[in-house]
Amino acid sequence: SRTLVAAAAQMGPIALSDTRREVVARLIALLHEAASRGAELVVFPELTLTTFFPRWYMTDPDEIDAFYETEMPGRETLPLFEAAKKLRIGFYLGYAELVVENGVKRRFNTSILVDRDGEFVGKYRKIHLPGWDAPQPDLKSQHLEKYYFEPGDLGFNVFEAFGTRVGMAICNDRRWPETYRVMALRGSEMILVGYNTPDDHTGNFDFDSLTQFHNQLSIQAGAYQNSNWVIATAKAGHEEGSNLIGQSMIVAPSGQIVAMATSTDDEVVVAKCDLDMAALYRKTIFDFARHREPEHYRLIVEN
Ligand code: CDT
Repeated sequence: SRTLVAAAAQMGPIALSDTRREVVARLIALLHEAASRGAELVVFPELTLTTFFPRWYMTDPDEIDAFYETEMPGRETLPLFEAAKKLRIGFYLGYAELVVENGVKRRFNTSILVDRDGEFVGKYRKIHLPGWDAPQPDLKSQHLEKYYFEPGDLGFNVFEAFGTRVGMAICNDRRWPETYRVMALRGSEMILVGYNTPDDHTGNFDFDSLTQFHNQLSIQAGAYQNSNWVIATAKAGHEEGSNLIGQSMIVAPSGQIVAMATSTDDEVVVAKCDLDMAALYRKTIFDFARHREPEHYRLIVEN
């Protein structure tokens, strides 16, 4: 059967003072470990190259711009691309993207997919941006993604790569069933997700105490209901006063967790993914062509 050895390369915290060079050195170490365990594809977290800056309200454009990449690879990220190519390992990398279009700065929470030959495969820009577009005085922890990014404009595409069809999503996207379903309808067999999830993200203790459960629930349901492998990777640990959950995991199309990180630090989890498992579920309980009833779903796409 068709198989792909995939890895979730979880990262522990990144301090505000950490440089891109230091972060890239950690990413390369994770690549080496993943390669030594046979991985062909490595999934890094969301906003992998810096601390999770949307927790702060900044107004100085130079201070803000310093968190974004204007080219990929750039001078500081090139060594990661070179190391991956040498190891013959593909990767998903999340980063803050700044593009200038018609003289206007546009900012996205982005991921890219690179194949085992070092070739660019595809780009995704986060669609479901959580949090707020201005600081919230009554919240203890701020989450200002709607201030720092605009919603992605590339849709949920699926890319032919690694002998399968791969989709990408970023963090909060994993909680929305539509994310997985659109890609599954486009034939994805594997969905890659990076995330940064603070354990106090709603500000309501009843919800926040279930943060890890909701992480698993969303990813396992997304995998099962859409017959996809999901490789989900956290940036985790105590980062600049915020506690980010770990639980980086590889989930099969059955919804079963095949591998999960046990720490909140840099850690690689690896699994041999049977890609035909995705096809099996699609031929049976989730044979979309036979069983879906889209005329009853119209409300979902109305504003
Ligand atoms: N990065 C990200 O999307 N995090 C959200 C939690 C914050 S919601 C204010 C998540 O869904 O995990």
